[in-house]
Amino acid sequence: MGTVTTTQLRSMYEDMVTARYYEERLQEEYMEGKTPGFDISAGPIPGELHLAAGHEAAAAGVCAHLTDEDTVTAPHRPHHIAIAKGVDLKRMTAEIFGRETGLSAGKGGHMHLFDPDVNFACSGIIAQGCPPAVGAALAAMKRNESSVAVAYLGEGAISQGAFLESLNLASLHDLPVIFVVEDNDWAISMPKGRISVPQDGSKRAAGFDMPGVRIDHDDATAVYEAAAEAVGRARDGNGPTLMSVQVHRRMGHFMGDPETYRPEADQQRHQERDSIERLAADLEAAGVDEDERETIREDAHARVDDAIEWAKDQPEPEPGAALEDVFSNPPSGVTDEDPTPEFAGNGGADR
Ligand SMILES: Cc1ncc(C[n+]2csc(CCOP(=O)(O)OP(=O)(O)O)c2C)c(N)n1
Ligand SMILES: [Mg+2]
Repeated sequence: MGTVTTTQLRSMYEDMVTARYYEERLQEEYMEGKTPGFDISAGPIPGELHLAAGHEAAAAGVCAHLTDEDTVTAPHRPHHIAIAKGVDLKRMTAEIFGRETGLSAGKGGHMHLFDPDVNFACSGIIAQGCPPAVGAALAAMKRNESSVAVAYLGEGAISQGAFLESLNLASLHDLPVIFVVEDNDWAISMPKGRISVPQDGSKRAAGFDMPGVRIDHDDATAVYEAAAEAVGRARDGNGPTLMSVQVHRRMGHFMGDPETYRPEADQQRHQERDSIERLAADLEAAGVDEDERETIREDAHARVDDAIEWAKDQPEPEPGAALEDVFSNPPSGVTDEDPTPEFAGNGGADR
């Protein structure tokens, strides 16, 4: 089993069962009030919800190597990555429920979770996390810090300009950044074969002169070992790595997706080998038996139930709060009382 220790296996299992159960609970909460006609604006979690059941190994295996100082950016399917990065579960849940005590005061929702305490961000715009991760890596390098950045994206985003430009800059400047493609074969209803050449995202690495690693199944231990090398390389100042991990989207693209486009066999093929069971087998081999695993699961479930109960008790934001934090503060030295000459007078209307 290579370099992974039993403690690390246990901790990955904890992250993965937490994420899986968290999303099961979110699903129940999300559906409240939405049926029979599927009213997406109804219920305690209005709007879209993208669940990541089946993706957990890609999050746990990489984030196991990171500290709070390292930066992670995630896409529109972020919960498993946020959990593995250590985002505060209560404040994240309050954000998803649109509550005042959420990470962004309830204004971001599930696709826009920001936690500066552990340097985590995500975005609903695909591949959007790549440039900020490169920026974080550049900042770390300029400040002589040993932190690294990780940008997650889906295989549907591997032809996005933002991703390709990020690969270029990362390689050009030998930046401490790791790109992780979560390859679940689908971009909404589009199979990957109809979107990009090549289909394996890790092959993009060759064009940018960096190592590209493909992990062919959602095996947390295999991801852990590949990430050990990639993160180590970045921390040692040897530049970026691109990883592509085969995962499985167990759910629809979003809650409410009828999935009429998806062959039944596609689901079955993957359901037979779930990543959490795979990791459970590795734990068993390392001497962590079912009783101990059951305790890990019970603790994880209790933490999730607690976070959800807490979040649901939190106040809704005041309507007036919608007008706050819309614009950032002016740069230092610029104030309303002291406008710069070119903006004085008619407000610049003649320019
Ligand atoms: C720039 C941009 N284009 C289109 C969309 C709409 N969109 C949301 S998710 C998605 C597919 C993403 O597929 P993939 O990257 O494989 O991630 P997955 O949903 O499979 O996790 C698209 C096209 C978007 N959010 N951003
Ligand atoms: Mg995909």
